[in-house]
Amino acid sequence: MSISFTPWPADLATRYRKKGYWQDKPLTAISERHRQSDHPAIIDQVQTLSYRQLATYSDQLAAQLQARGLTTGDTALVQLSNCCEFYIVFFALLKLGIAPVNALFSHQQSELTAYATQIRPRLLIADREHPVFTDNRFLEQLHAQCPELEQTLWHHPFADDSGLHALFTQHDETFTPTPSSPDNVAFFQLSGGSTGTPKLIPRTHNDYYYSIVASVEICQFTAQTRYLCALPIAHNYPMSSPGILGVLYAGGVSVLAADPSPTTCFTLIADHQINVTALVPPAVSLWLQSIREWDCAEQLSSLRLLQVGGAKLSESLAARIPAEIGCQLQQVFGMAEGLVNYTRLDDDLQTILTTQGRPISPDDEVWVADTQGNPLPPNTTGRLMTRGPYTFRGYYNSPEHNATCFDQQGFYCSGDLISISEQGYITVQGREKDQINRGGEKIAAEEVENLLQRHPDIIHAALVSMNDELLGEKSCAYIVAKQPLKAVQLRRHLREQGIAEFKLPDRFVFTEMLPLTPVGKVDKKQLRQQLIDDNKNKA
Ligand code: AMP
Ligand code: DBH
Repeated sequence: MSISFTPWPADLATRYRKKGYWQDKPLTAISERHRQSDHPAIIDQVQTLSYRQLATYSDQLAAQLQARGLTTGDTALVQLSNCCEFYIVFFALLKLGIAPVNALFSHQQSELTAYATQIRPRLLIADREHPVFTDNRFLEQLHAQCPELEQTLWHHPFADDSGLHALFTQHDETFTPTPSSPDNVAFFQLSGGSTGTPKLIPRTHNDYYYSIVASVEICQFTAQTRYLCALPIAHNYPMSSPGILGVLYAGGVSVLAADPSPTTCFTLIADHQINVTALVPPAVSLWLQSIREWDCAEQLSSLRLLQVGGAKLSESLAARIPAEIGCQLQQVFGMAEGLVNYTRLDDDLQTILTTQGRPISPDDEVWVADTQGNPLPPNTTGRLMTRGPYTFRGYYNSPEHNATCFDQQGFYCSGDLISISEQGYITVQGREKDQINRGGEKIAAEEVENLLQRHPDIIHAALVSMNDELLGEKSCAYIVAKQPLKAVQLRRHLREQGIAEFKLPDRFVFTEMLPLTPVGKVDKKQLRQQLIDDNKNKA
């Protein structure tokens, strides 16, 4: 059985194969390339995993899951923190042809339920110490909503006798992998989204493999690469741009940090002689501030390349990276849906400081559309439209939404406003989608508004972005209520619904009514302007 998804049209598929982008290899080929090597592959807070162990443990876990009746075409919901087990599990599932959704560790009941009800997993692999799983209440709810969910495997950080650990260390030399076909779904990536329910992105072996291998080449990852993963391990950026999968492909080593704070990362960089890492802009600000305060640039002297992406990097912050950290900057503008752009290592400084790079592939078709869908000339701001050898063709099971974000020719409209220079370099100018980008963490306005509107005293809620010096954007909820409410009550209400902490509005504004556009939609532009004016008046 295979998982349904929207395939590329035959003519494009043929072209991508002919050009060698699609190699018809499963993603699990990445864990097998160096399987005879005892070199460290991944290092976390408790263990060092060699290439040989990664390959063996994922085989052994797959064998145990197979013995429990799990098979090709099944799906799994996985939620793990930044730990080696993430990749043991990832490769084990893919070796069996089981497609996982890797939830972020910050996700709570609401997000996990949304993913589970979409993929109907037979297997859950999660952390016993995650707040959602400390008692069995949520698990019971999940079983009630997804009767297909038969098996749960627990990861206990810092404990060796965990369910998961016992399975992957069970000796077995008989396992034969049965991955899904390379042009089929390998796993589901998460969309930052703009809709009420978080959408899932089917990623095929072929498309993802290509994006990783091409990224390795562009970023010049080699067996000498020592990569620090300070972002959430399940995110597309540290997975594949080139991320840990890129490092594994190249034969280098990845060190996992629990968080991107200077206190955590600087010691790891010095101890492990890290030469490349990936950050979001607010983390860069904190790093630069700490370097100044502690006068400790020396601690980071092994660092050669700092990738920054996930949200717009200002030119002034960009310029401080080579000047104050003494390493090269690479801007990364990517999306879990596919398209990834990089500034190149040999680009001139001005290009690196002021653009978000250019696409990975010569066959990434990227153009700028006006509101009518007509192409715009270079250096003009409009909608980003794209298709290509690793850009998806449709969200999972979402025909209505897909009809709104793809055009007739299969170009995906990402909701970003960009301009493209004559040289093909992209600058992100803004956003059209109803989303808040809180320092790289994406919040779909509608998702939070729906949860707010479940409160019995709320008549109307609208979530908009407001400028923030550190995070770039924060979220502000405008509320029309039946009776006076307090921000603390509403935060409690949202926490009770179980949403990721970063989605809680940073500010609440109570108002009599919301401004409407001529067609009767909430006028968010006006709300955002109101917040800017408020701020000016205060200053
Ligand atoms: P997601 O859908 O969660 O994968 O988020 C992808 C979105 O993040 C893009 O569509 C952009 O809106 C935003 N993004 C990613 N990288 C950058 C960047 N370097 N500059 C500006 N926005 C970015
Ligand atoms: O923000 C993103 O989703 C992102 C940023 C940089 C991404 O998916 C990527 C690189 O691959």
